[in-house]
Amino acid sequence: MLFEDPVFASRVLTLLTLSFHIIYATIGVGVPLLIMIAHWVGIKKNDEHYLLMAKRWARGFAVTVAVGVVTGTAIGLQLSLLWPNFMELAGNIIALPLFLEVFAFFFEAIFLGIYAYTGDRFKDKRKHFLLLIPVVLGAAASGLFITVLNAFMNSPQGFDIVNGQLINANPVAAMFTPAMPTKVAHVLATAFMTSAFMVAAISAYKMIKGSNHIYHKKSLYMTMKIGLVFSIAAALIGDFSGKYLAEYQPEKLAAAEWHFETEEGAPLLMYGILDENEEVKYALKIPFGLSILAHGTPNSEVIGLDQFPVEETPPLIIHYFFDLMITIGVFMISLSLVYFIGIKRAWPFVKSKWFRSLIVLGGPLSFLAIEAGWWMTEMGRYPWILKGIMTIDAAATSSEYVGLMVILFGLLYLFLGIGTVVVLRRMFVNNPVEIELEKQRVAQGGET
Ligand code: HEB
Ligand code: HEB
Repeated sequence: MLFEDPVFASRVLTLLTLSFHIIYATIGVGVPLLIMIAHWVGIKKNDEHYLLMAKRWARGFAVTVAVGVVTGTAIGLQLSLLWPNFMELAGNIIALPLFLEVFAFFFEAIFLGIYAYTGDRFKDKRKHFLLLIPVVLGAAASGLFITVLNAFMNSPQGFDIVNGQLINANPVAAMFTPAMPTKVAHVLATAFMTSAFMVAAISAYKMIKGSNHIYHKKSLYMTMKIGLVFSIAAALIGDFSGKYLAEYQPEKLAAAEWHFETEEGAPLLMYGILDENEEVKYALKIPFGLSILAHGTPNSEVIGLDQFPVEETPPLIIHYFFDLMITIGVFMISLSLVYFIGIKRAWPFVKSKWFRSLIVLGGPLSFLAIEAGWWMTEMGRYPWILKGIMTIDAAATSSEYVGLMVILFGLLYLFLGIGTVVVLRRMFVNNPVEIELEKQRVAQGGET
């Protein structure tokens, strides 16, 4: 069999499920805000194009939500199936955020359904707009609660361990862990950023394909603006995430930076490779960068991997994930800045095919940054599933069927992934903006 070891197979399946789920989760958290902003601008400017954006995005969003429910359910199922000992130990404590997550999700889904199917019944667009408030809040809250849970796995608190049993559980204290503020803020900001750049990519793609419709210009301009704001926010918060790691999970930061020896005035190491003797080669070193990321001052001391036993060293591969995330973050900030300066100064190249192609590329790149961020933070917790308390090996199932599950779930995700693309394409290609604008005008009795 391909996956002899159930622990390894469980990790592969968890990796597969979460990496797939996070695509939908990110859209699920981010797109409601875009819909809300478009609807709001549409009301303020009395502009049918923005109102149509809100409508079309909400319709597409309903499809991704549906798939998100399936993959989210797969996570819930796999948590108990693959990590039974973890659930037995911590189940009591994580039940609260898990429940709140599901609750927030239903809250969001109900209002989304009402919003999406009642658009034409509201004469007053402002009242229709109000329905979006619970959608946005519910979406952000479900992202918040699930991240709270992940924060707990990284810096657990709110209980005592006696004879291997978790007692005196205080689920509320367990939600307010040291990892929580930075993680929640970083996850929300990057979800908003990524969703905005995803829609910007679609708009830019339409324009490359020859659309000259003002609808796509407005949509590109607006989503690039939102993307710029949240990519800057993501970087500022990411800096705080680094400070959190330096204080509470220094081994993760050290592994991500290939920082083997504790030192003062440590440089930030980007790219490079490790040779057989664990010597770093071809790396770009930004002087004092790591000390600044870790503690905010150039000469502070940064703990290295020399302070940790070998068995507690996270996999050094997370360095590449960290690099990837940071590089993409910096790239997206630069790209959107150049776009705006270019528009203001009327630089012709911002309308060129190659520049728009870069914007198209920015959509998938942002998703890649999300994946890289999670791979880094999750693998960086190795060997712990619950940091300092339970290891991954101890948490896993011993079932021999996990290998089979990897294949079956892999097929399911493939099917869902292709299905999403096919359905969304049909939905939008068969219903182009021009035709829908006509319909919208007719529905409003030609009052535009
Ligand atoms: Fe990030 C994570 C930093 C950008 C996404 N981040 C993370 C971490 C850090 C960072 C330090 C870890 C934390 C823990 O573990 O706790 N970032 C950072 C910085 C920057 C960034 C500095 C700037 C460049 N990110 C970014 C971007 C994105 C991201 C752009 C996307 C889009 N991250 C992310 C995620 C994660 C991270 C998703 C996971 C979660 C948490 O928070 O943890
Ligand atoms: Fe986590 C694992 C991702 C969230 C639970 N994760 C894991 C992994 C990955 C991930 C990649 C693998 C690692 C290794 O192998 O080492 N996550 C992720 C993502 C997310 C998450 C993307 C977002 C969605 N998690 C999460 C949550 C939870 C979890 C929320 C809870 C409940 N994880 C988990 C577990 C595991 C993991 C249980 C297994 C163990 C380890 O660590 O591995």
